[in-house]
Amino acid sequence: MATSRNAREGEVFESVYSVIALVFILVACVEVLDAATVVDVYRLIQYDLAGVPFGSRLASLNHHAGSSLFDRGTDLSRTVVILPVRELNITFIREYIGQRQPLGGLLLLLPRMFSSENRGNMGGDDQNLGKENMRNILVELEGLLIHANIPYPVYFAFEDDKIDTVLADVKKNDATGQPATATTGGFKLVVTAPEPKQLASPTITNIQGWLPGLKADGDSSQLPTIAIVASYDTFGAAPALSVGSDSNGSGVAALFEIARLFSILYSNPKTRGRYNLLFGLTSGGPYNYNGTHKWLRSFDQRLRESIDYAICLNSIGSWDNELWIHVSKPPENAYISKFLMVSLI
Ligand SMILES: *[C@@H]1O[C@H](CO)[C@@H](O)[C@H](O)[C@H]1NC(C)=O
Ligand SMILES: *[C@@H]1O[C@H](CO)[C@@H](O)[C@H](O)[C@H]1NC(C)=O
Ligand SMILES: CC(=O)N[C@H]1CO[C@H](CO)[C@@H](O)[C@@H]1O
Repeated sequence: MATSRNAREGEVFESVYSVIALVFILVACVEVLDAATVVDVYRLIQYDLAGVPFGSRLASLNHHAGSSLFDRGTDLSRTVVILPVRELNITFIREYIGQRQPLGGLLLLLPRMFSSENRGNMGGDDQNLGKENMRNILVELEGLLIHANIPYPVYFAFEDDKIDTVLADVKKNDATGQPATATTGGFKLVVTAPEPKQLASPTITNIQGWLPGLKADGDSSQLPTIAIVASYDTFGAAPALSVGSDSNGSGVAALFEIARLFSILYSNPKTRGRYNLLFGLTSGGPYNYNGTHKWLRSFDQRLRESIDYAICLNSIGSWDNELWIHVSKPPENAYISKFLMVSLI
């Protein structure tokens, strides 16, 4: 089963709120309220692994907006820099984060094409190529952010007309060479959020299904069992934005289809197999398969011992037309290869 032996201690933090309102305030305006623009932002995850913090601990923000990290001469410790991912130089940002340069905060703007309104749209070939490149950049950026310990708040927002207008203004102001201050004007970015609290015991919910096999002379609980398992949750730099289509949406979709087909077969005694089928959707996948642990522990001994095969469906959508099968070591059961061959056809 997909339980990892080298258990790493994980700690989960409540992600404050999944969506937080960020207020851009045009500070030069007298009528402050008229000039405030409110947008939804998503905070970078924070978590501990074996006591080592990752992501960003900080949530509140109240600084002026800037549009560039390049100006090494200026002190950016009280500036929130707004960077569209479209324009990002990933090498530069990797160095910048690695050097732990002082910064008031970072607001990363995700391309419109990935916002929920645009997700279903199929573009032309050019557009798809652009999307593919952009996706690779996002994957790289995500890896970078979740493996770093960042000493300032990091937020994500989708580009839209409102944000683009604000950013254009901020860029114009930056071009004058005057840093944005209360006297010179410019935008201020404000997020009021409570201190994130560590979750003492996160809720882990598993879902299970059971199709009893057919035993001619009596009790189906005497039959061997095949377990089909997928973890259903996902992980991402901004938890509220993770789609998890392949981690593990693909595994979950396959599990549902297998359950649907076998429940048709098992509804007729003529096509009911000599195996019990156990289906498990487990939570806590990114949390060291904590849900799978919990689920296994919940079985009584007889059920656990009746399991002949366990098939874990994980990220099966990533390879074009190939499926990879990992067999547990050592292969003690001669039927395993036979069984897996069948499942591939
Ligand atoms: C990206 O940043 C790196 C490191 O700062 C720099 O060497 C490189 O020239 C930049 N690339 C572009 C296209 O600006
Ligand atoms: C799940 O994780 C928590 C926290 O690390 C740990 O105390 C607990 O034993 C784990 N549960 C299982 C079933 O592994
Ligand atoms: C959320 C989750 O458990 N994702 C897993 C999906 O499958 C891949 C490949 O086995 C794992 O690496 C992911 O952790």
